[in-house]
Amino acid sequence: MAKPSGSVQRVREAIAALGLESQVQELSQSTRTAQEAAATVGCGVGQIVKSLVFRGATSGRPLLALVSGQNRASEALLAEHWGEAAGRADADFVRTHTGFAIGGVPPVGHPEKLDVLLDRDLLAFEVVWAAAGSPFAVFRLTPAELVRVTGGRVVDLKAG
Ligand code: 5CA
Repeated sequence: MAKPSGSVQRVREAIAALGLESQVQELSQSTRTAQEAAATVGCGVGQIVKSLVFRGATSGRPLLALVSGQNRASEALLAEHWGEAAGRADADFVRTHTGFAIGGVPPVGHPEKLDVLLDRDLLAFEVVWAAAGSPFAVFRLTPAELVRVTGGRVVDLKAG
């Protein structure tokens, strides 16, 4: 049987390799933004994991911030926790360092190990939903699983 290819399949494989039980759900409605994903999945917007890529102002290194869909990430807090000022990455930088296009960037399955900071507000939920490689695919996991599989440092990232 031919092996399915594509970015969603790469996320499926990463999920399996990490020992997660989650199944990727491909949907006919958009999950491109946190609001759309929440409406499509039928969960609260806070339960959507935004996978936001930042770039170290000095080093040029990538940083992945996993932020609750209801929060805006504070660049000041990111800098404080990461030890370097960080600005929003452009689309090419995101694709190069995560292997995925904006709108479908998952928290796992990247070609390189990324530094990860994780919004502690995500820990308040029983389950959360993250992008799975496309703007029409998500997977569900517990916040504890998200911490385990990303190695993310749980910190306060919320602006305002
Ligand atoms: N699939 C959804 C829910 S999981 C998703 O991927 N959401 S996200 O928040 O992780 O990714 C979209 C984010 O990418 C938006 O918050 C937006 O701020 C950012 N973004 C959108 N367009 C650009 C762009 N041109 N350059 C940099 N960042 C962008």
